[in-house]
Amino acid sequence: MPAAGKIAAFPVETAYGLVADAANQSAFHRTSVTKEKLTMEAKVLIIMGSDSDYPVLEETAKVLKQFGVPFAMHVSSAHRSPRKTEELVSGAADRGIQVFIAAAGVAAHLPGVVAAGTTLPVIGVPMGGGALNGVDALYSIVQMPGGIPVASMAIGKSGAKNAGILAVQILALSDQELAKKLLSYREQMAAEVERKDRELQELLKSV
Ligand code: RP5
Repeated sequence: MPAAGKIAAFPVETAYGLVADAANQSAFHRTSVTKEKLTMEAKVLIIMGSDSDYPVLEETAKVLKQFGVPFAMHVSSAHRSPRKTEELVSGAADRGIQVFIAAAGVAAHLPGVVAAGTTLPVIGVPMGGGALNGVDALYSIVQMPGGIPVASMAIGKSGAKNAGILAVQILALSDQELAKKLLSYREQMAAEVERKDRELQELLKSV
């Protein structure tokens, strides 16, 4: 059988299984698997302090997926698993990562610790909840000492969404296609506002 035939006959489920096994054996260099492509190099690495942060970070994932930006996502804590965090950060640039997004709540040191270990841009997302409802995390992330910047977003879901968009904006500096997608995203938003305003004007006629 010609090589191309062999590849075509190779069961896709088996391939997914092999990649999943490889991912488990090398958790810090995971290969993303999507329906469209078996392998894709992640350009954005999202690290969250706890799995309890995921419902918020889902907003980031949605944005990156919408723009077609490959990403990897891990749970790792600055306090509970410092060694894993260090391993995730070190060598990330060599693995093709261009931007970090780090999210944490309460004493949110994760984005700062990530920033300390890389010269890649780091976007920090403060999680809500906790006794101070996210203000603690915001202050922890935004008050970085001079020399080690973290681009801090708003608390919670809007911050998580904007983290994704900012990561896309950074990548778009060297990617014309992404830059075009960003322009069209803005145009769609403006059109949506126009539509809502028209609806409001209609509603006001009957008040
Ligand atoms: C932080 O502590 C995490 O980022 C999370 O926001 C918060 C609470 O974590 P869990 O106790 O829910 O694991 O490190």
